[in-house]
Amino acid sequence: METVLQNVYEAIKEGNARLVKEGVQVALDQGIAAPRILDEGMIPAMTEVGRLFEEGEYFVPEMLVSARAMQAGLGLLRPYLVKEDVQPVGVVALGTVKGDLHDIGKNLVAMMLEGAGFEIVDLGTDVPPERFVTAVREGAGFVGLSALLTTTMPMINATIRALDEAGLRNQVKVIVGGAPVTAEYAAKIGADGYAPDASQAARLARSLAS
Ligand code: B1M
Repeated sequence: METVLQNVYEAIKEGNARLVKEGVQVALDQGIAAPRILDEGMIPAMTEVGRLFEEGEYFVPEMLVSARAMQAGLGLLRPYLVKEDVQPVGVVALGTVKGDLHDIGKNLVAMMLEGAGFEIVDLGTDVPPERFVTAVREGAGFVGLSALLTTTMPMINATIRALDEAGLRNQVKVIVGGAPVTAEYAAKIGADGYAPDASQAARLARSLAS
């Protein structure tokens, strides 16, 4: 890994937002493409943070400062991942399901979908099923559901059921993802598609739109 990407990796691990921003800027100035900075420096750092948490070396506060440092770096990458002035292909109501506060992956999915020409209605985190139902009533043609915890994954199913009960299931495409989610689970609960990462989520949404 180039030194600058290694620096970004270390700075996220240490939760140093200032150094993350500096490192990302240096990487961009050196001509390293935004997706490489993300895939080779930033995402592996968050994976390592998760490992350290599992090992009992990091606790929630450390995870939180690393997450903030990651978000600071993502802010700089955003213009490189999102194309401006694109005619929207569709509206996606995107959120992290009820009970779940993780939003880094969801925010990345939002950027990649925007880059693929979708308009995003970002419902945030801890979003109850009824809020997705309202967003579809208000015109969203796609719903994107993110879950990072095995305990909140069933809320994906609950949200799809809520859309069904509201009589809206046929009007909307539901795409799902997040670390514990699998293609098998997505198929079992009747989602329209599953994506393992943000760029594949954008590709999936494009193919469902056409
Ligand atoms: Co939490 N956390 N966390 N955490 N956290 C995990 C998820 C965990 C795996 C850590 C671990 O034990 N190794 C573990 C879950 C275990 C499990 O359920 N099996 C865990 C836990 C246990 C918890 C708490 C319960 C801890 C506690 O309080 N004791 C607590 C729960 C709070 C809650 O949500 N109610 C908690 C809290 C937190 C923080 C708030 C401190 C912070 C989140 C801050 C934030 O998001 N603003 C945090 C963090 C940072 C993590 C880890 C370290 C990193 C997550 C992340 O941002 N990854 C995480 C460990 C890990 O993932 N390795 C962990 C980077 C991100 C780019 O990846 O989100 O997977 P990810 O998104 C990817 C794909 O999954 C996919 O695309 C993204 C990018 O390519 N994707 C989609 C995501 N959504 C998609 C939607 C799609 C398609 C693709 O379509 C719509």
